[in-house]
Order: sequence, then C-alpha cells, then structure tokens
Amino acid sequence: MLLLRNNSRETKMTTSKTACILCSRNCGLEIETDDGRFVKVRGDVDHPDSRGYICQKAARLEHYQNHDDRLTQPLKRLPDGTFEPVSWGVALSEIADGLNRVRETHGSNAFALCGGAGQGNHLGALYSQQMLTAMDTRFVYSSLAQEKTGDFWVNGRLFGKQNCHVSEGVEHADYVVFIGTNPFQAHGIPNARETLRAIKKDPGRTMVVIDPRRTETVKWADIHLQLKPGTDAFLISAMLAVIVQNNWHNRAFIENHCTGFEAVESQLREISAKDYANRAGIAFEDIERVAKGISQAKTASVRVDLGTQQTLHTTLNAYLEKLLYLITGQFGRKGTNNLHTSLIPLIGNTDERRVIKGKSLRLTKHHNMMPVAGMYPPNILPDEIEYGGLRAIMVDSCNALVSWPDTQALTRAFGKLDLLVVIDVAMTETARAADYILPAASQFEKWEATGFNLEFPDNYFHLRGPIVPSKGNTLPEAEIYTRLLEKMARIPTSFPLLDKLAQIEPGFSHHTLFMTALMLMFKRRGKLRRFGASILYRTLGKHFSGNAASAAPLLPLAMQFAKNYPVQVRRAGKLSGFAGNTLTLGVNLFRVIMKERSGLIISSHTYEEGWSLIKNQDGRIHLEIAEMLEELTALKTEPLPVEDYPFILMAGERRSYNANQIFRDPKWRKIDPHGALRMHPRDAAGLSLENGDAVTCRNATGEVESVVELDNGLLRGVVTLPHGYGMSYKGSDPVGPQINRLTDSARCDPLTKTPYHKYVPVQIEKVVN
Ligand SMILES: Nc1nc2c(c(=O)[nH]1)N[C@H]1C(S)=C(S)[C@@H](COP(=O)(O)OP(=O)(O)OC[C@H]3O[C@@H](n4cnc5c(=O)[nH]c(N)nc54)[C@H](O)[C@@H]3O)O[C@H]1N2
Ligand SMILES: Nc1nc2c(c(=O)[nH]1)N[C@H]1C(S)=C(S)[C@@H](COP(=O)(O)OP(=O)(O)OC[C@H]3O[C@@H](n4cnc5c(=O)[nH]c(N)nc54)[C@H](O)[C@@H]3O)O[C@H]1N2
Ligand code: SF4
Ligand SMILES: [Mo]
Repeated sequence: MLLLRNNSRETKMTTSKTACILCSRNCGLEIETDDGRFVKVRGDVDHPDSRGYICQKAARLEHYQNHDDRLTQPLKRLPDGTFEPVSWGVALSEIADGLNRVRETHGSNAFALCGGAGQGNHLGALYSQQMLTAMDTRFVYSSLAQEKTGDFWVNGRLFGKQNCHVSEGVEHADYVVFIGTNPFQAHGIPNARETLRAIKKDPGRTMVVIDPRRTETVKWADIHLQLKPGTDAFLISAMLAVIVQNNWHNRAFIENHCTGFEAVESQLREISAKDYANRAGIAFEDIERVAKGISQAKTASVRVDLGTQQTLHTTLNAYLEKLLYLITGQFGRKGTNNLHTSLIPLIGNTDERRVIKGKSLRLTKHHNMMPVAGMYPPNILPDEIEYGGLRAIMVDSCNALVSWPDTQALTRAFGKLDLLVVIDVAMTETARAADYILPAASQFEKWEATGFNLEFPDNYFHLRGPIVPSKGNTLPEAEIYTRLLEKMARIPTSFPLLDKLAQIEPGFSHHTLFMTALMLMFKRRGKLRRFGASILYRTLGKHFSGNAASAAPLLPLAMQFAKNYPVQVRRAGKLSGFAGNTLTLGVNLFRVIMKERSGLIISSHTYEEGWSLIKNQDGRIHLEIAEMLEELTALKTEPLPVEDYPFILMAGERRSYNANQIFRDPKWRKIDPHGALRMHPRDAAGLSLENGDAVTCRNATGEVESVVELDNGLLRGVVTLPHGYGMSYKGSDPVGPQINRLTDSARCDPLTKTPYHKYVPVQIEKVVN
C-alpha cells in the first residue's frame, strides 16, 4: 500500500489485480484505487491470456463501481409501487415464504431462474443453480439462449455433446474469416486489436470479413464481402458448394475424422452457387476466391458471432459455418478451430433426442420446448408466464426488461407474476418491476471468476479477490442464495461434522477427510448433493482466508477437472507451479487458483490430444444432421422475404461506448450519447435527414427515438442501432433507444427460438418539432 500526500489529505492508494468485466475476454487488470474509487486502470502483464492488453472501455470501470444507481440495501415494493428498505432477514424470510407458497400451490415447474451470470460473474451461477432443485423446476432462461444456442445445438450433433464448444485459432491462422462479427469493437478473440493489426501487417496472411456493414474490422481486412442482411445461409452454402464442386474439400481429413460426408456432399453438389451468390448480393468470383482461400490455406480459422446468430436461419448458419472449416480440414491444428476444456461448466448438454417425445419434465408447458445446452430462450418467456404456468421468477445479473426481446410483452408478463425477485448491483429497469430487490456486492467487492475461458491448447482460469470494500448492506450471491435456501428449509443451518473436519484439515492438507465425509453425506442424503455449493460455502469455505468462502465449490470442480484431464493438468502444472498424483493433483490445482491473482494456465493439450475432446463414441465428427440438411434443401425454394417496412434494422450494434447493460451512468460515454441510428447518406437524403436529426424508428411492435448518423459503410435500406442504451439513470427518462421495444418475441429461429435481432423491419420518420 502506498501512502500519498494529496492536497494535505492523506489518501490510501492501493494497486490490485483483477479483471475487466465488460466483455467475455475478461482481460487481466491492475487497478489503482483511492478510498474505494478507481484512479487508474491498466492491463495486467502477468495475465496468462491478455498479457497487459485492454481496450478503451476498461478505463471507465469507475462508472460501474461508483454511481448513483448502485443498490445498497434490500428493498420491498409497497402497494403504491414505491420501495421501502428492509433488512436482509425480513426480505429473505418473505421471499422464502413466497417461493415455498408458489411451490406448494402450483407444484413443480412454476418457478424460473432468469439470467444467472453476466460477462464476468460466474461464481454466483454455481449458487443460483441450486434454486432449481429448491423449487423443483428445470427452467433457466438465459441471455446465452438469445444468441448461442443454435451453435450449441449443432455442436451436440457434430461432436456428441452440446458443451463441446469450439474455439478459434485466429491469432495463428494464415487465413481468417470473420462472419457477422466486428472484433475491433466487440473483441471476442484474444487481444483483438493487436491480433487484427498483426494479420494486416503480415503479407502472408489474409483476413476476410463477411458483414453487411463496412465495419471498423473491415479497415484491417483484405477482403470484405458486403452481403445483404440475413443471407448468410445462401452465401456460406454457395461457398461450400464451390468447394465440393471443385473437389477442394480435404478428403483425407474427412476420411480420418468424420462420418456422414456423402449426404452433405450430394446436397452441396446440387446447389447453384451463382444463384445463391446473387441472392446474397455478392459477386460469384468473390465467393470462389474465399472458398479457395479457406481450402488451400495452410491454416484457416472461422469466427462468427451475432451477425449470423441473431439473423434469419440462425441454426443453419451455425451448421454451415462449421462445415466450412470441417470439410476443408481446418480443424484440430494450430491456427484452425479446436475444441477446448472448461473448469466452470457454463454450458450443459440437454440433447432432445434422449427424451421420449412429450414425456419430459423439461418441456415448457406452452411452447413444448426442450432446453438447448440446459437453457431456455428469452423469446418464449412472455408466453410461458402468460399461458405456461410460471408464477415466480428470480432474475440475477440481467436487465431483462431492456436486454431481452419484446420489452412490452415481457413487461406485461412480469406484471402477472405472483413474485418477482431481482438480484443486481444496480437499480435497473427490471429491478424497478420487482417485488423484492436484493443488492449484490459488485464484482470488485467480492470473490469472482469468469467461465468464459475458451482457449486451446492452453486454457486458463482467473479467480479474482475483492479490491475495494463492499458498499452499504450488500452481500455476495453465495451468501444471498445460501441464506435463502436455509430460510426455505432446503438445507440445514449447520453441519457440525463437516465444519469440524474443515477446521482441522488445513494442517493435514488435501481436504481428503473433508471430501470423504461430504461424499458420504451425499450418499446418505442424496437430495443435499444438489446443494453442494452452499454446503461447501458454509463449511469448508468459512475457513478460507480473505473471506474467500464463495470460491469453495471450485475445489470439487478442480478435482473433477484433474480427473478428466490428468495429463494436461499435470503439464499445465509445470507452467503454473503445481504437481500431484491421482489423489492430490486437483487439490493442488485448486490451491494455486486460490493463490494466483493474475490467473493461471490450468490445462495444456497437444493438438493431437484435442481429438479426445470429441464426445461421439466413435471419436468422429458426425457431419450429417438431418434437420439441417432439410433446411438446406428448403433454401432452394425459399421465396425472397417481403417486408411491410422499407428498412432492415440491425438492432444491437457493438460500438466504442456500449457495454451491454453494465454501465448505467450516461457520463461513461465519451461519444455517441444518443446511441445514433446509422443510415446510408442517400437513404437519409431521401427522407430529408441530416446528421444529428431526430428520428423515430417504428414497426408494429413498438417505436424508439434516436438521432441520425450518416454512414456510407452501410448498404442502402439497412440501418443500425446500438444495444446497451435505454437506461433510466436515477429514474430519468431512458437515455438512448430501448431497442427491444422493436423486437417481436415471435420473430425467431424455429428450432432454438433465438431472436432475429439483426433483421428487424422498420420504418424511419423525421421527428418534426
Ligand atoms: N463494445 C462492446 N463490445 C461488446 C459488447 C458490447 O456491448 N459493447 N457486448 C459483448 C457481447 S455480450 C457479445 S455477444 C459480443 C457480440 O459481438 P459481435 O457479434 O461481433 O457484435 P455486433 O455488433 O452485435 O454484430 C456483429 C456484426 O454483425 C453484422 N451483421 C448484422 N447482420 C448481419 C448478417 O445478416 N450477416 C452477417 N454476416 N453479419 C451481420 C453487424 O453489421 C456487425 O458488424 O460483443 C461483446 N463485446
Ligand atoms: N436487440 C438486441 N438485444 C440484445 C442484444 C442485441 O444485440 N440486440 N445483445 C444481447 C446479448 S448478446 C446479451 S449477452 C445481452 C446482455 O444483457 P444482460 O443479459 O441483461 O446482461 P448484462 O448487460 O451483461 O448485465 C446485466 C446486469 O448485471 C448486473 N451486474 C453486474 N455485476 C453484477 C454482479 O456482480 N452481481 C449481480 N447480481 N448483478 C450484476 C448489471 O448491473 C446489469 O444490470 O443483451 C442482449 N440483448
Ligand atoms: S476487450 Fe473486453 S474485457 Fe478486455 S478491456 Fe476491453 S471490454 Fe474489457
Ligand atoms: Mo452476448
């Protein structure tokens, strides 16, 4: 700690290691704090993944930590709609009674957990999941299920499990293809801007961007295919057709590692690539050039994101994009796409083929929908509340009433619940609709970790400690959920034997006695197993130094991880400073996780070993997916979309100053205060609009206002709005557009119900004062 004299005031400056919580990269940070304020934010050069890299948004984190919408005490809604502060005891007892009442009156599946984790806080998710057992329900509605479940579903079919997740080797690839992603702004790849610069500088490497807008990433690219919005399925299948029709596919790879190619090939041979190119608005020669580029590059990697995942043909897009690197053999090597490990299991595996139709408790009552990767999509939530029997909801780390589709429908549905509880660090729009608001400690005030560690061949993990004191009467999620489970009488309030063993064991190391006693207890009292996180928290965790109790469930996760990947964890141990035998490896990994404030490598594979991450019993990639081939056939006769409105809005663009719903104080933005509507200058001229003019963007679902920003990087007829706006700071009018007032929950992928956010037909009108 450094003591500085500052205008005769003595201040306590502390520098602490932590991570950025604004996007899935979770770059390592060093933050200088002064009396709980963030004075300086820099990249942490010791972080195993980001190695000192940060972007401009991290410097603004003070606006997350300290602002006037921070919640500091539990609140209860009064009949007149205002909130009154209540103690934790009162709030949790009343919530526990309310939840128990819902469970007794309406039986199982009347409760849903919504959200459960943001961009950097996934420790809490280990605790929130326990609410499902407590309420005898299967329903978790997640923001991930409004973007990535198409991808997960396809992974399930190709690789054997929906949690076989694919990472990209963009940083090492000779040929990089970005489809529907803007890494310069959105990141999503390691040290994005450095990586883009390195590719650009190297004449031997090529970058292709497939995007309807000339984005900031395009400025670093060699080739830009500016397709029409929503036509990726046509464009990518044209590329695949060109590949097989020219015999550019990698026969040896397919023979050694895949099954089902014949069915795919015969369909692709029938496609008229020229017609499809035309449909996407791209010259056939350009498609041919990129198809050849991917096939013939020594290494190629394909990275996609919301541009393909939140538009027409969502799930088919995921299939086709994966075929692109699979049939060309750009998989399983450095600089190609690869599977990877994970310590915190964020993604589940709920393959709908394993249940007898109509018999599963997992099916939602109204839409009869199975989860994908364990999650249900926000798009069906309003209906499941209105007609599917959901009576109580807990929302954690999610501002659903702004970030989930169809704000109006969801607001109406939330209004019909018996009980709505929100856990958040801030007074959000969703919190304002709740019966009880529970204030969480911020991610810089408690132990936290991210599960977004998706790297290969070396994967890492970063447990962060608190770097500033907690505000007011806030609590970490671990404590909130544990107290609630105790009040609901789902877990006992004390475990004397475990507690004793936890206490004596540090001296004996390895927690062997403790873990054996815990397992024996679970054997005797099977129901308690599902509450393992809170039990570990209350017993073992209590004795950790630095109030690190909430990290306790990482012990069994680390032990399981070491059991799953003994060779690779041991190899990582050589880099990260731990070792161990069958019994001790996982515990030793856990110890270093607890100690290492910059994060550490936890598994280290060879590329050859990566094949064992495939979960199909035959160890092969199953290329034939009947549902997808059917959809592919249907493209041939798909009529051109006819819309009732003249413009296609890509609703939810990532820009320099948006970061989901994480910052509320509009002062955090250096530019773009209104969240401008971007529009081609000639379209604007047609409506007599100039830069800065106020406009209304409207369709049958709703309307929002913004101001015009001319952008000649857009196609005619296409407009964009950013997401991450529309917050009512300190109860003000919403600042910037609440774009989900325009997104009808019924407009979504038929299979996974992920929204078509990037394809929202609208009309634009000048606001005349
Ligand atoms: N600055 C910033 N960064 C962020 C976030 C943030 O809020 N702000 N949020 C984070 C989160 S949660 C996520 S999921 C990621 C998302 O990251 P990205 O998906 O990369 O970001 P977007 O800007 O939503 O969309 C990417 C691109 O898709 C293009 N696109 C739109 N329609 C189509 C189409 O039909 N086809 C194709 N091929 N492209 C299309 C858009 O023009 C846009 O350039 O960003 C993360 N990073
Ligand atoms: N139309 C349209 N809608 C979109 C998108 C789009 O492109 N277009 N993008 C979508 C995408 S990809 C995503 S990921 C979602 C993101 O939207 P959300 O799922 O709402 O998630 P976040 O904005 O990351 O964070 C939500 C909340 O977490 C709270 N929070 C922060 N730290 C903590 C903590 O430690 N504990 C607790 N309990 N709460 C905390 C913040 O205050 C905030 O209210 O938005 C989606 N919505
Ligand atoms: S890339 Fe993402 S995690 Fe890294 S500093 Fe920027 S916003 Fe934060
Ligand atoms: Mo996201």
